[in-house]
Amino acid sequence: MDTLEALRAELLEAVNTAADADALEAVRIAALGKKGRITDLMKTLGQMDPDQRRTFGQAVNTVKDEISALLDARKATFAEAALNAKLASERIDVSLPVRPEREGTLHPISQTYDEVVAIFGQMGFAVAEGPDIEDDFHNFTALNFPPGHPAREMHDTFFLNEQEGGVRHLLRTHTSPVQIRTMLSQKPPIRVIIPGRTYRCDSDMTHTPMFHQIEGLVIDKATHMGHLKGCLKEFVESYFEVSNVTVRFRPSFFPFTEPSAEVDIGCSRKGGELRIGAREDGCEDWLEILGCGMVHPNVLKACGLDPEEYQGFAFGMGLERIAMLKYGIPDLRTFFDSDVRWLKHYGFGPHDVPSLTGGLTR
Ligand code: 2U9
Repeated sequence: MDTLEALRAELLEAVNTAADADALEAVRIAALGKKGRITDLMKTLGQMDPDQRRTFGQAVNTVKDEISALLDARKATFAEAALNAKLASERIDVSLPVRPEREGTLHPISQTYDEVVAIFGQMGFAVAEGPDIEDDFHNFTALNFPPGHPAREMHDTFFLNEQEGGVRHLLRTHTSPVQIRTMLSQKPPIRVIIPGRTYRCDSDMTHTPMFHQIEGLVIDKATHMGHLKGCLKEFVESYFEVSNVTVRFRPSFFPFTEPSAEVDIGCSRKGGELRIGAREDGCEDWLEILGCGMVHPNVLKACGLDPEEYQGFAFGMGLERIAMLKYGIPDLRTFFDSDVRWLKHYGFGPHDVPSLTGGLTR
C-alpha cells in the first residue's frame, strides 16, 4: 500500500508538472500504457489470494481512475491553450482588400457585338439568328443573285460535299439568309438585326476565312431611304459616342438592294490619329463604314411579299472592321490568333457590359 501511495503521489506530481501535451502523453504511457506502472500492478493481481486481490484491486483502480481523470483534465487545458494561441496568432483583418485574382476578358468581337445589339435594341430592333450551314436558295437565289454570279463560284464560297439528289450545302457567305428566313416566317412590320459568323474563301492581310457581320432589315408599308439614313446616322453616333457625325451615301451595287449605297462617315486623320465626327468639327476626310440599300423587289417577291404593298431597307457591316476602328486594333488576323496577351490588352472586363444608360464602353 505504501508503494501504491508513493506511486500515486509521484504520478499526480508528474501529471501536474508536465510542461506540454507531449510530456503529458509520455506520463500517460508510463502510467497506463501496455507496460505502464499501474498496468504492471494490475498484472500482479492474478497471483494474490482473493481477499488481498479485492482490497488491492480496488485501491489500484481508484488510483487509476484518479490519474486518468487528471490526465484528461490536463489534456483539455493544453488543447484549449493551443487553440487560444492559434486564434491569437491567426487573427484575420477583415478590412484588408481581397487578393487580386486572374480575370478573363471579353473578346473585342463579343464586346462590339453587345454594343451594336444594345444600340439597335434601343431603336426597337429584335435579334434574329440562323444556321451557319445554308442552302443555295437562302444564301443566293432568294437574294437575287443571278445563276452565274461570281459569288456562287467554288473559289469564293465554302461548299460542303454534294448530297444525294445533287443538293450541295454551303457555309453562309453573309448573314442575309437569316433575313430571308425571317421574311418567310414573320409578317411585316419587321425590324431585325442579325449578328453572326460568315465564311468566304479568302485569306490575306485584310480577309480571314471566317469573319463576323451584323446586318439589319426593316420592312413595312411606307419605309423609305430617309428612315435608312436617319437610322444609320443614329447608329454611327451612338457607336462612336460622338454627338454629330456627317454621313455620305455613295451609289453602289448589291444584287439584293436597289438602290444600293456605300456609307462613308466624316473623319479626321490629322496627327496620325483617327477621329470620327462632323465636317464642321474639322472631320473633312471620309471613312467607308458599311453598305446598305432598299430591299430589291425580287427579294421581297422570293419571300412572298408584294413589292407594291411592302418595301424596306437593309444594311450590313463587318464587326471586325468597326471594332478595329473604334478600339485602334491595327491587324485583322490578330482577332483569331487566340493570343492571351492580345486579349488582355484589347479585351474587356466583366463590368464593361454595354448599355445605353451606363455607357457603351469603359
Ligand atoms: C436581305 C435584303 C438585303 C444587306 C446588305 C450590305 C449592303 C453590305 C457588306 C458590308 C461589309 C458585307 O461585311 S461586309 O463584307 N454588306 O454592304 N449588306 S445591304 O442587305 C440585305 C440583306 C438581306 C433579305
